[in-house]
Amino acid sequence: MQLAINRVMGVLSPSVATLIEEARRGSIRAIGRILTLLEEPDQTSLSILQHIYRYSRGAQVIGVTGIPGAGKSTLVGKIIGEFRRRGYRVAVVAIDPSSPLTRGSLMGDRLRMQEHATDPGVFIRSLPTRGLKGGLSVAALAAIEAFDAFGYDKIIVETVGVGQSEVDVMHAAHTIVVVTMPGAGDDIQALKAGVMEIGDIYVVNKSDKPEARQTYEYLSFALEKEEVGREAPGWTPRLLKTSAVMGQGIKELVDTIEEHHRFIHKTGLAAKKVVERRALLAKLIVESIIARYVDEAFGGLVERIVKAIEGNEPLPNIVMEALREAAKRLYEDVRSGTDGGSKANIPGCS
Ligand SMILES: Nc1nc2c(ncn2[C@@H]2O[C@H](COP(=O)(O)OP(=O)(O)O)[C@@H](O)[C@H]2O)c(=O)[nH]1
Ligand SMILES: [Mg+2]
Repeated sequence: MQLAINRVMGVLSPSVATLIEEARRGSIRAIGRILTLLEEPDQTSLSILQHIYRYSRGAQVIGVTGIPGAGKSTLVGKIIGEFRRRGYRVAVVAIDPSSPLTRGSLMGDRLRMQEHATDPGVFIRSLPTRGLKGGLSVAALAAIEAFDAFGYDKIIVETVGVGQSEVDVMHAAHTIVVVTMPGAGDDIQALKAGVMEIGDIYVVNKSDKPEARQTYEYLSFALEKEEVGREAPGWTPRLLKTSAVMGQGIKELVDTIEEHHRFIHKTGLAAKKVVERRALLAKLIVESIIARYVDEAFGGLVERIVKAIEGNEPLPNIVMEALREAAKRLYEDVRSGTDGGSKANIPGCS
């Protein structure tokens, strides 16, 4: 399954090098092509990442998370508008459940941000939560690297905040905005267990509704008691009210996002986060490659495993056999990759 790659990592094929140059000059088509190439770890995607890391301009990555229906996409649309007025180039990574049932929401998100679709300073990328060969978090984190390298100043990641991949993606964000809405009392309880402790900024959206006041007070109390909010010396999590549909509170929200940006730069957290997210991407790429070996090992052992189960063989034996098979394939590829003279292999890449 392996593919030879020049040992000098980062050597790009001429066509990919051209694509990167075009992307750096702002070609939307080229950026789109690169994002697709980055979705699955292989020699091409690794050489692209290796090459574009140097162009990073320290874009602020803003995670926007919260329960479905809170108004995240609508709010993101408004945040884009405000960022554009302030002269920033903006990219969005929208992560959406992609089961056939919720397909519509992906379209819906595009729709809610549609007014920016023709703006060359805005790039919106929707990623499905399922079906990406290299995994969702790899695609999302690689997209963040690409947008950072290609001159976007603000990179907004919208997720519904459930699932391990989404947690991984949120770890890559400099600034996390947790969006909630009035009447979400039970949801807030549920949220507490998860996203409520990760926010730098909390937003009660739909504040055009009268019930918003109660939600605001509840959250204000929870923040004061430090039941919610991300700990960072020097930053107290903020609470804001918005109405995305009415366009209210947007300026204040963007001011606060900017204030957090200044804070993380002053404290060195911004640069630290870039290192963290690249370390996380490296780990996720390794996991994704190892998973392919596990798949292959099981593929090769299907009959044998079925027989073993039918014959009531102990599960630990079966697991050990599959593990040995996967490890053997992996070890052979890694060894030939490191001993292969001028050619090296990235195991699992085909
Ligand atoms: N009343 C009111 N409705 C809103 C507001 N923001 C969003 N909505 C509506 O809430 C629904 C869900 O919005 P959406 O942005 O898709 O939420 P998401 O699932 O969190 O991305 C849509 O029907 C929006 O029009 C708001 O500020 N006030
Ligand atoms: Mg949405």
